[in-house]
Amino acid sequence: MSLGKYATGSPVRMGYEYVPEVDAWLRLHIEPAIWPDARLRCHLEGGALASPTTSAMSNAMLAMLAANKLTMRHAYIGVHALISKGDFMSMDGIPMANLSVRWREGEPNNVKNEEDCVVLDGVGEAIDVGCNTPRPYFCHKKSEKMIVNTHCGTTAEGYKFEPRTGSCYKFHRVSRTWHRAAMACQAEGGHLAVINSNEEAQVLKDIFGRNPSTTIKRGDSRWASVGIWDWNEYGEFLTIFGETLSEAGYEGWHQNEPNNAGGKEFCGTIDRSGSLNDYPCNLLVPFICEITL
Ligand SMILES: [Ca+2]
Ligand SMILES: [Ca+2]
Ligand SMILES: [Ca+2]
Repeated sequence: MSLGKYATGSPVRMGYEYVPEVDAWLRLHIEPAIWPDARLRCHLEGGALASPTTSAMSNAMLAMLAANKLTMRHAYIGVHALISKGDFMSMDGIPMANLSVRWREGEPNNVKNEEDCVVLDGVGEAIDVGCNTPRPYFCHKKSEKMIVNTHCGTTAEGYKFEPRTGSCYKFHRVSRTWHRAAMACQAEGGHLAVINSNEEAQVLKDIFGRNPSTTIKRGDSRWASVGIWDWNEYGEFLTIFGETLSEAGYEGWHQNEPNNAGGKEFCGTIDRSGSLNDYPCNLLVPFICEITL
């Protein structure tokens, strides 16, 4: 199957490398993120921030740090003291003392009482650091979570191929803000659904119909986010790929929309009739991801 114009990289492995000794998959994200966003991103990929739980894991992490030409050879690991100050542990609660890593001399020193997160450096030593500086980070996924949906080219659960459009879709029932929704789709190797025809609007309407209000977790179940927005409030809705709605192939706004209610509706949703509506980007609503094949 060929990759479509929107596909990036290899969606199948999504950047993960297998570490046989621990039967897990490891990924070094070189795009820096603050620790809370790194944690979320790993979670959205179906994994967690990785920690050097064994010497094999530690060696794999060091090899990845060495192989990537990072300016600073540091990356966040899953070790933190955010729950109990000073008690550093991995994401799954293993205390620092039981991990395969040692503190650098003089660390942890908890500068300004703000160092609740941990980086691994290029020689395998841990340093406590603040959580709000963007840095590269490690995610890992357990082996059983790496089952590849070969039709859709992702390891994420829940994507189904739709013959009417030739794309795969997933409806997310856990509501998120528009930008978090975009991040979730991206983490799964997809993108917020972009409607390219009346037929595709009908497909999304059908998918929405299979997810009634009672199944939506929190948020407003009347709408679902899709991949259009008013890029930083310039007064025109474009797709996430920068096309006008007319170029993309669907301009079916609901009657009297977009109305920019309250002057703060800069993100795009569809309603249950398959029509578009502008709404506030920070509102929690379900969303639909698409993998364009
Ligand atoms: Ca420190
Ligand atoms: Ca599409
Ligand atoms: Ca509106």
